[in-house]
Amino acid sequence: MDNRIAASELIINNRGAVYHLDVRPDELAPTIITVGDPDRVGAVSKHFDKIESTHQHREFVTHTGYIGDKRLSVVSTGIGTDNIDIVLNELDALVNIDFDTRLVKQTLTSLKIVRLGTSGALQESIPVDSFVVSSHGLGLDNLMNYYVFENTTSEKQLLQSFRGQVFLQPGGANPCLFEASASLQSLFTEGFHTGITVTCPGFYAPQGRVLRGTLSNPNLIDNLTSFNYENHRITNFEMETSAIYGMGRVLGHECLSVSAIVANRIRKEFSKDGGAAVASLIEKGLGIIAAI
Ligand code: R1P
Ligand code: URA
Repeated sequence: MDNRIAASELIINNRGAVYHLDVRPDELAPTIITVGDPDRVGAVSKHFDKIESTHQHREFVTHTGYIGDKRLSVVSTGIGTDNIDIVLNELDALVNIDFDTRLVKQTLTSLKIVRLGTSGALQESIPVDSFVVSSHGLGLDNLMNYYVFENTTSEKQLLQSFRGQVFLQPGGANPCLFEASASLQSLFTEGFHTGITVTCPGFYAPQGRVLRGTLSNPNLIDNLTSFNYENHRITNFEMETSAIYGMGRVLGHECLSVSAIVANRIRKEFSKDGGAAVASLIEKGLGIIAAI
């Protein structure tokens, strides 16, 4: 049987780099920071002692370099779980598929992937400019329905409780839920709130925001804020975490999502300086990640 992955499935450009990211296997470090905003890549890599390579294709900017002896890559994903499908598959291909033979490697590499993003809080007690670590990513998009994956018993219990407590309009999302990497999460404790992050397929109506038009599910925010199961509560909304955790589960990578809170949806407040909150999250996050 020919197990080689066809040119139409794993697309490698003339530089020997993967299609969307335009990164070659030798240009990626095993510890990766993802950010949504392409401009945030430089805001991370300016803290590197040495930058080894920089690449950009579409919204995907990648800088690889060192902090001390620690080799790191920072990659922008753009917005949304559809982009995470691309980024996580291509990061995985860069380490786990031999680009010469087009065969999956015998020995697989597990990447450490930490998202440093922004988010909106769903609890009054989580103020703007604070930081949240996502203990779980709960997806209201539909990306993970396209993959086969296993849930742990505790994930299944939490998801069952969510389905019982939170009304989702018929024909809408089939929710999925994944835990963070326990070993990465254990490093991000002091100075961080922790909770379930809901990942939405949009910024406006899918997060209960309306400028003009009418929401089909006006109780979404109230339902999410009041969700409670054992010690778990929903802390925040954003647009990538559940897909990062889900793809990490499918492909065998350790993932964590950490967010600077720029909006509080209950207090109806927005950060007066979201850029400063993100800069401070980057500094705090890099201090931890560089020591992993
Ligand atoms: C929406 O404004 C974007 O901000 C959040 C959301 O997940 C979405 O990508 O994260 P980033 O600031 O990391 O992009
Ligand atoms: N990013 C989001 O997706 N939602 C917010 O409210 C803030 C940042």
